[in-house]
Amino acid sequence: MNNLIYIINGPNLNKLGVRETDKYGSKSILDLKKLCEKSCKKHNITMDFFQSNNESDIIDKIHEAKDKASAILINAAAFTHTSVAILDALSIFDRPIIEIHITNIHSREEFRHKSFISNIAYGIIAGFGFKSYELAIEAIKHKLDNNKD
Ligand code: CA2
Repeated sequence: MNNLIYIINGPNLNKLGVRETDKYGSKSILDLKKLCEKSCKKHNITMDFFQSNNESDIIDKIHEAKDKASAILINAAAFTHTSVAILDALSIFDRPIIEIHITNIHSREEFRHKSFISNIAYGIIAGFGFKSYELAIEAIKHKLDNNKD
């Protein structure tokens, strides 16, 4: 398979840096995209970076990944805690999935402790701010290079 990864972001993440900067930091989604680009370049990975506030667009993007991507890195945002539809779409994808969160969802409100995605994720990275994405890219690079691990 190629070294193309899909980085999929869910609702309201387009508002990063605008509100709730105490939780999510002051940088924008464009800054996050640039950080991911830099990290992917370092690891010789190509990325498709996507954000949508719409559940069906996210599901379509996951379906598209099936024939194109070596891995999915997903921060489904609030859909993490609610969406069986996104879980079902991810279940069709037969390569590694990493669940990402900017914040530590387990140290927050109880409703954020449940993730539908964790069940089928290869790994979960949460709580490191934007660094969570860099760590996920590093982890997937390792996984793709050592696929038997
Ligand atoms: O920590 C994360 O990455 C989350 O996935 C972020 C979601 C939240 O619902 C999850 O429980 C944890 C929220 C993303 C909303 O982002 C905003 C950004 C700026 C202003 C308001 C919301």
